[in-house]
Amino acid sequence: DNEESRMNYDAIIVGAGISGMYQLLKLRELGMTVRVFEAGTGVGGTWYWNRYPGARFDSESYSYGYSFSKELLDEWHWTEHFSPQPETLRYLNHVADKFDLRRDIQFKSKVTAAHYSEATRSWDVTLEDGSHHTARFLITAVGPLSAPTMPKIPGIESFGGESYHTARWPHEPVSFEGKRVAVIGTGATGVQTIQEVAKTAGTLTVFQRTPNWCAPLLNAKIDEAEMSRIRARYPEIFERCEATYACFLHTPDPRGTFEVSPEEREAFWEKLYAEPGFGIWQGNFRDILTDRKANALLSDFVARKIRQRVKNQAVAEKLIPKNHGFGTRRVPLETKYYEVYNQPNVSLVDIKETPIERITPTGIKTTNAEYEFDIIIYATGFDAITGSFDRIDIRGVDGLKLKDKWRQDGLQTFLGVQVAGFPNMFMLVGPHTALGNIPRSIEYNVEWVTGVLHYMKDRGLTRAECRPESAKDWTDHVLALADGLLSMEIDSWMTGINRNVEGKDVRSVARYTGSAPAYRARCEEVAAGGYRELALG
Ligand code: NA7
Repeated sequence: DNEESRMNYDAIIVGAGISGMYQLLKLRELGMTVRVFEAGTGVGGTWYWNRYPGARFDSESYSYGYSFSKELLDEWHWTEHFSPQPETLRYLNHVADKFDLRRDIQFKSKVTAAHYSEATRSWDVTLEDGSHHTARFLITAVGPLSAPTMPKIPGIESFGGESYHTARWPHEPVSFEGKRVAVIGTGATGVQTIQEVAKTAGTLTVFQRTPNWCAPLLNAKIDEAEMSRIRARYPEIFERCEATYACFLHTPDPRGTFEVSPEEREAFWEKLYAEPGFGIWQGNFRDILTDRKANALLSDFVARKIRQRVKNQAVAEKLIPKNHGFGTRRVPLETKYYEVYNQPNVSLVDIKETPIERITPTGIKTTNAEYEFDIIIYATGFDAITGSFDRIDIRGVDGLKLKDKWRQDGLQTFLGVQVAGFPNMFMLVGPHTALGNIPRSIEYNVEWVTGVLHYMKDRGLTRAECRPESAKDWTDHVLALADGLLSMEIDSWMTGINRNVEGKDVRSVARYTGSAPAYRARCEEVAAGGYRELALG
């Protein structure tokens, strides 16, 4: 019909990272015409942008790649248990080549606005260059941690040396050889950066506001023989990821912390501390993130490790979190991070004690000292989960702005996939979805959305909007799940706090904190029931 022919595409996908790439592939299988708009010059999303030194997976490589293609699994060789960013980016480029994805992806195309039109039941998408593109469906594949934030510190623009945000790292290598380098931020990114930069920098000064509880990554190479064994185990690996709480290979131990003897407990924690990956966070006793006493005991255990590893005890104390327990924020995984502070070229500045007053043309001025630097690295994180939505002018029915809706009513979604008032918009790993080992969640999310579109296609339906009561029920459920979690008492990106962003100073529940299997079960129920929670027309 006329309307259809005026429409440019069946679907527009925003972002060509892990979720956008897979969604493109799945919609092609439905015979849909699809355009992907990507701000970067290449595919890969997170792994395209985060090129900072030391960037790598904290999930086991073979649990993180796509699982949908046996051929892909059979031909790809991960060379490390925790893949470094350059290899991951090569992998994602390989996927783009293998499935001929690039012909439907338009690079250097930042989406600035997306407006829904009820008259045509379609989305009008505007790019930075002012061009307009229309599609029946809008699929956001913008990532939960993709909108970088600079700290609110005066003078940043005045700095005369080189400065970089970790998530906007240049494509050319940066040399630290003999340079005076500053790193601001000690989250998962800062920790990876610091331990790498410390290897070559003339001097490295770390500006830490809040220490985090880090645990050993214990990365290792994978040779051909081991990769063959891993390939043989792929079905088992993905089955395991499907069964665990957060899609990691690790899942909580069914025992409670106080159900075992102190000796057994200590032995278990020693074992976890000596094992690669997230085991100590994700595979610990079931109550460490809900029972205050259990959490305090575990925190003591990890504090002892830090004291053993850092020679200067005054520095060790600064590196031990005092105001939050182990695992209540994202646990950075590290490789000799604590030992970095034993190096003569590295120093730690506690900016809770002596806050940064300003960035100067030559360095950083705190309340009690002035430091000179050649390079300042901002590892200051992201406007998480909602940030990349907020940066696009998304308007639904009657011009309602998504950002305003979420600010006024609080976050509301159905399954993290749809928002009432925003018909034909589907979010991949949006707010209120199970995150965890993200590619696993992405594959499920993409397949579920594809299922809805398939269902609509079969029935000639052109409009899908979650019912307000479905969104309310789901949101209430998500809020109830977060109740009692120690992490909800702590400021972090996981609780919606980022004081570098206007209005993000009140804690909120932006994540789904239930188990991934429970999330999928609810999604399956909705699909099996014929999507009654959505108004389809
Ligand atoms: P995070 O975890 O949000 O860490 C940001 C760091 O930057 C953190 O240490 C902050 O201190 C610090 N920060 C932020 N603003 C400032 C200002 N204004 N002054 C000083 N220090 C500041 O981001 P990441 O990139 O490390 O990791 C995000 C996620 O990406 C990570 O969890 C992985 O899942 C992947 P604060 O703690 O707020 O005191």
